[in-house]
Amino acid sequence: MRVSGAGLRRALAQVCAPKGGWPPPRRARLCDWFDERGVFDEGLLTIFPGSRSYTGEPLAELSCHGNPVIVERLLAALVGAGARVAEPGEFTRRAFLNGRMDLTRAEAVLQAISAATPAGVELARAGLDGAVAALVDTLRDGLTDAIAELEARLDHPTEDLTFEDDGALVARLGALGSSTNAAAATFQAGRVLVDGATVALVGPVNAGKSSLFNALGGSTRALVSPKPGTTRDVVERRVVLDSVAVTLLDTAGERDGTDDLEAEGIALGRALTADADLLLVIIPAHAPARAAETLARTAGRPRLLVGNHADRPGAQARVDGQPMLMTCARTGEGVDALRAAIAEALVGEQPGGARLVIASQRQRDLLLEVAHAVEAGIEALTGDAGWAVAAEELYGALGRLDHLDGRDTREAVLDRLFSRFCIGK
Ligand SMILES: Nc1nc2c(ncn2[C@@H]2O[C@H](COP(=O)(O)OP(=O)(O)OP(=O)(O)O)[C@@H](O)[C@H]2O)c(=O)[nH]1
Ligand SMILES: [Mg+2]
Repeated sequence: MRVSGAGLRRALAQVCAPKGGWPPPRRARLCDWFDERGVFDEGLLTIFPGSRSYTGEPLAELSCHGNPVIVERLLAALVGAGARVAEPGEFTRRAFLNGRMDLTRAEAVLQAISAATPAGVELARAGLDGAVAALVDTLRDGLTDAIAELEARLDHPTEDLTFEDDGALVARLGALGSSTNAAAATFQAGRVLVDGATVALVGPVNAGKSSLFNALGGSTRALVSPKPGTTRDVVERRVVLDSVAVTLLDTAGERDGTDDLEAEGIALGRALTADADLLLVIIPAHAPARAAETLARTAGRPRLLVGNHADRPGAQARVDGQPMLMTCARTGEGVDALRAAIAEALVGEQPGGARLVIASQRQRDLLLEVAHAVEAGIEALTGDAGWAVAAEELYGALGRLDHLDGRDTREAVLDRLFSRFCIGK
């Protein structure tokens, strides 16, 4: 149990009898836990002074035995001694408010708690080590330099300033804008690493969706049969594909003129896969024309074209001129390559080779706003609007960066951010 705040010592004195006196800072000591009915357990107590604690306030960690009856009793004793139960994320919120960490690191704490894959944990670690904070600092430096230059021109308008000066500034701002955009674009992959992704198998009846679903999962989970229209419900399973956590969805095969129940199954499949991060369009390679409707319906969505039944005579490797990933669900051929292709599509190479750091929608939205303001600044410089307008835009970008790492922040933003934490973090 963690207890934090100014009244810590007073509360501890009412629940805790350390054996051999209060422990020195940050050293564990065995204590009796007691309430008004007497001693009920013993465990270790560690006290952290505010200067070196997680929250930046006096903080203690109390361990008791894990029986819920004991845990409840210690909690009740602490509440009786003046403490209250923490809100979700309140420890991290206090750490932020007391200047122990910036907002990007606070968000990394949330990632570290909820990451669904080892890569997600590494991403969170990078955030805790300040990867996002460093990015914000770099962008802030770049913007500040540019603003200083513009201010200098505004202050000394009569001095000779050549076209080259503006050109160099525009080029620098252009680079700044593209690296901001590249960082924002890493969000999709970051989110997948932390939260996991949903991948749905769609396509015409009998294409082998359920067979591939089983092969990707490594065991039989969905019914397979030569009868078209075998799958009706959406079948779901969690798998790890090349260390990416994926929820796989198998769906009813698509065809016209079926009975009501099958049509309902098809509609359900479409509804439940509408938000999937990636679609696997399973195409019978020996009869690719049967996939025409699915191909038209899923155009523009993130998808992989998979040519199954690769073993069948007449199997083709392309559909509508596009190459397919060839598989044979019966022998398992091509399934490993499909696994790798799915992982690559979800978290592969980032635009502009950017290092993957962004894992919150909030960070992404703010970065896009920064990029937008920088572009508006460039437009002002290259158009008629001039230096003052350009400077104004760049100040706007700077303001968004302050929201990003929390130099400037609103209560409502903090409420939303920390409500996603669990209690005790
Ligand atoms: N020869 C061959 N047969 C396959 C292959 N993949 C699946 N099959 C067979 O094709 C038939 C249909 O496979 P399913 O996996 O049930 O196909 P589906 O796409 O799930 O079909 P519906 O659920 O009806 O939409 C079964 O008899 C499978 O054994 C393959 O790559 N090669
Ligand atoms: Mg099926």
